[in-house]
Amino acid sequence: MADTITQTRADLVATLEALEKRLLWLSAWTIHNANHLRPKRDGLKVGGHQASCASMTAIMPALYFHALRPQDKVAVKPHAGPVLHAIHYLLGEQTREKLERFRGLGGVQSYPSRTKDTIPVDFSTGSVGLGVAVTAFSSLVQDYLVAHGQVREEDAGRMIALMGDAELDEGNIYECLIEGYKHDLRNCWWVVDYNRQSLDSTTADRMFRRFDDIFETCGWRVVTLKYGKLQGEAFAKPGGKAIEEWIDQCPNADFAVLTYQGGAAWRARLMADIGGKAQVRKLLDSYDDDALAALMTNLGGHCIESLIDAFDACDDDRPTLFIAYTVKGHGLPLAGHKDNHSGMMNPPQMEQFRTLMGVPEGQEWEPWGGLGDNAAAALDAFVKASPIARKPAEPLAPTVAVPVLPAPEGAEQSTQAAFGRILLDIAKSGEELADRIVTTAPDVTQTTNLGGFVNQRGLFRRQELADVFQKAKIPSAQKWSAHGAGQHIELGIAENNFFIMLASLGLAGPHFGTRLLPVGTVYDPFISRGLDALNYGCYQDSRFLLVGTPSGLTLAAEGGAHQSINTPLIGMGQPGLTAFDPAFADELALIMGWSFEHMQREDGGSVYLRLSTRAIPQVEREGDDWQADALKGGYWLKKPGPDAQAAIAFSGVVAPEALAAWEELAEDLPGIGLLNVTSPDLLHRGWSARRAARWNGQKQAPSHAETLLGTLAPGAGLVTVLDGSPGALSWLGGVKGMRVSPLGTDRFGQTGDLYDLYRTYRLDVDAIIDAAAELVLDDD
Ligand SMILES: Cc1ncc(C[n+]2csc(CCOP(=O)(O)OP(=O)(O)O)c2C)c(N)n1
Ligand SMILES: [Mg+2]
Repeated sequence: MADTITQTRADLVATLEALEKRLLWLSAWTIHNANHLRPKRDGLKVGGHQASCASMTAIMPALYFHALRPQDKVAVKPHAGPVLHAIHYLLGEQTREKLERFRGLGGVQSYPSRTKDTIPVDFSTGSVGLGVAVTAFSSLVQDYLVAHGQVREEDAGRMIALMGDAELDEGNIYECLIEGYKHDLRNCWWVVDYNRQSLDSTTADRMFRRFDDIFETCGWRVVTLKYGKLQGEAFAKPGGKAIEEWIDQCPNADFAVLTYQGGAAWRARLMADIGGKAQVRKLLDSYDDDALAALMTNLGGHCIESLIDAFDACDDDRPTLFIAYTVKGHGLPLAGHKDNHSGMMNPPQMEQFRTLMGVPEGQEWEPWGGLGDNAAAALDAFVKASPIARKPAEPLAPTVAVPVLPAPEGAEQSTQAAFGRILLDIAKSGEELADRIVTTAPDVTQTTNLGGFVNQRGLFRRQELADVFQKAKIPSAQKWSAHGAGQHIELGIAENNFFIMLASLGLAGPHFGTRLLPVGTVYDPFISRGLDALNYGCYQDSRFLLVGTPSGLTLAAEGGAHQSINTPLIGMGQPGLTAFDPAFADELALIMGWSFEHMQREDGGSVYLRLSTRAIPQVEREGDDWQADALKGGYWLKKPGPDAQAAIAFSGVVAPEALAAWEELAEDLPGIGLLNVTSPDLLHRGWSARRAARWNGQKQAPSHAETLLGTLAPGAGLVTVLDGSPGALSWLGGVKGMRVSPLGTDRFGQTGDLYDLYRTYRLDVDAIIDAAAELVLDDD
């Protein structure tokens, strides 16, 4: 460890304290530069969080330059991003130019980003709470890989979250705690920057000690770092006990106010409250005002010695919560002020702060500005010899071959059942692909047809768990024994956990150098429950296959609470996710094969399939020429005749209605086309990308949507139809300037049988025919 360079513990503490000062300075200066020095053009606030950084500038060097090992991974509290960049600046892995462009185009991102920042960022953060939970799920992924022989036990790292105390208000933290307990979570540290301030206010005193209870109940060790060493020494002196008791009783808000006011205010208040107690006055008098302020704010989270002692003491794999008491804005004139979250030092304050930090004018960006040559060289050597300086670059995981996936047989099939059969066939295939797929679902494994795969491949559990029902010879279709080689991770019903688990699994390649191909199923409407977590996974370029099923009004009797309406728009709107709404089993097999490849391509991404339980007649194919177009977003199921005046464009499960309407209309509208839009998302992206390319002066081939619709007569009419928001397809009219009659639904569904619902919501054959007639007859 770093101790080889620094001989004694006292030296180590002094070195880390010097680094603490550098990080405090550089993070504040980076934010100051972006807000006060860099020219501004738009009149908008740039922002940054000097106070949120300052409360972590002891925690972070204690972790990064002492406790952290190369195999450990960290999610950094979003608002402490500048401290992380300062650490990598000292390591020589961040440039001054990028720091100068903090929050500017191509500069350091506001919040640590895996994909956009150029320093190593293990987990993106920004949406509070998610960056915390992701560490627990990544630890479970690591356990999965250890059990599958893909990561050696001795290489297992700790997954660490540096978090704000207000993050403890996010419900997803507790959902994660419960899931973690069920899965025997280990190798996970959460370090709370317990500054007792959120964005708006000071946090509730009533929560004091409640967090300990909650975490301990879930199997965590809780280490509280309340007092720094200075305080510990003072408490041991005559009169010290009274001060300790006073701190323990002090409400969070009062503590913050006094911190902001400084030494004289501390003295006045302490004298008023406990000045009469034995020896207290004498003890207080032994400190001048500055020393008293330093003593009162010498909380555990600002005490390097306490921090490294605490980290060193936890050398096992128990999940551990460190509650590190801190002061928001510690060491800055903003300390403790209730409005300090977005508060910033003004230029005169910054000037004073520079002097206080011993940074000479003009050397603000120098990593070791203001230090003597020897001191600078010693710090530089220490930093460069620290274990994280040896952290290897993220590995490039080898690609897993994807064989052609045959379509399941059957004249009538639902896409959901076909999905289950395709996965089952893969499971039985003995291909490498089968070994790399890992499935997961939030308590909907059976009802989303994952059961077959699980029967074949087993549930994953670190500890073997027998299927008690099977042992008792009770007949069941689900034979779910749980063991280390299992490939299905069963989750409780919380969809947030499900999406964060997918995000973690989909990062196995860059995190652990071994690729997993995660497949997660969820009832389509409940995608909304985990939307932020889904977005979070996509934002950090995690790769997974999400299957939303069943979907739409087609779910019929289940009623309006379970019928998804707007998910096609979610699929279109979510960056990093390509959405498909397949109709037939052979389309689905083709798309799944494409998906497993897309999930592995450098410029690829995640995929979302919206499926259904409605069995529909499959179409007879004459050859394979539909396939290439299906993978581009759509193909003509019935090619339009020359100069056709109309076409029906449909997506997914309403194929039978679209086909039947097409047959009837073909008599009156000869040459009418029938377009099967397998992916409104791909068609729209391709179309808008082509327009954007034109503006950039680049010539590009016509988009697929333009090619498809270009075969119709100019001014032809389009009936669009899908079981979901009509807007997912109605835009097709804009491609060639066609009139559109959009069918779909933008109202909540209700119970009913399929035919009643399709009639009521205008998705049936008659509705399609009426819509076409209206287009042809009516010109307005
Ligand atoms: C999901 C989400 N909601 C709201 C915000 C806006 N926000 C940013 S920081 C913050 C409070 C931060 O308080 P804390 O976690 O205690 O951090 P610190 O005090 O260290 O700044 C809020 C509400 C956000 N980033 N993410
Ligand atoms: Mg806070």
